[in-house]
Amino acid sequence: MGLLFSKIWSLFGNEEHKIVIVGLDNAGKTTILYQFLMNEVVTTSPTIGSNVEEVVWKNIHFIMWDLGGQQSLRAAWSTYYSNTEFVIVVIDSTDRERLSVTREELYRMLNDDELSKAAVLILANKQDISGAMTAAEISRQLDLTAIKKHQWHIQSCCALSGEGLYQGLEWIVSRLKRK
Ligand SMILES: Nc1nc2c(ncn2[C@@H]2O[C@H](COP(=O)(O)OP(=O)(O)OP(=O)(O)O)[C@@H](O)[C@H]2O)c(=O)[nH]1
Ligand SMILES: [Mg+2]
Repeated sequence: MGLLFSKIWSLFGNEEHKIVIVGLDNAGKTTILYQFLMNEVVTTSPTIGSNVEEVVWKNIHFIMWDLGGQQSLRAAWSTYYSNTEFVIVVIDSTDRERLSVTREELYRMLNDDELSKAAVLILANKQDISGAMTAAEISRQLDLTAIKKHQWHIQSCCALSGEGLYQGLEWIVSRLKRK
């Protein structure tokens, strides 16, 4: 597609942006996907494989892939990476014990060649639960300021109420506008 044509195409909101949603099992990925799709909390069961949905927001089309987070499924995450513009990393902010596991997975992911141009949104989910780690605490533990080759942003949220989710998506939109 020529550059001009693709610009015009995007003006009509027909361009699709691929997002993959990763994070450990029970982080809230599927709950977030369906909040984006329907503004509702759905009853989830652990994802085996993936869910994919088209989410349209502000006339921008996103193809969101929600991947299963169980340990045995994480090796397959990389098979979803091609043409990914944004990665959303969902964290259960009450899961202090496994934050180091998330950290390992995060840096493994950032080293993948197919994600070299992807920007990363980290969602510090489950902020409704008392004792949840703050975004600042998670940011420190994950050493986010060490990430230099990718644009990144951390946003606290609650997938049950939807709080914070659209602020996260707004950051993604702001990156798109800079392109
Ligand atoms: N209190 C609270 N519970 C949440 C929140 N987000 C998700 N949950 C719950 O956490 C559990 C796991 O949510 P899922 O969305 O299935 O988690 P997942 O990340 O998709 O898990 P896998 O598919 O196994 O990788 C469900 O019982 C959700 O209702 C939140 O913000 N607050
Ligand atoms: Mg799931």
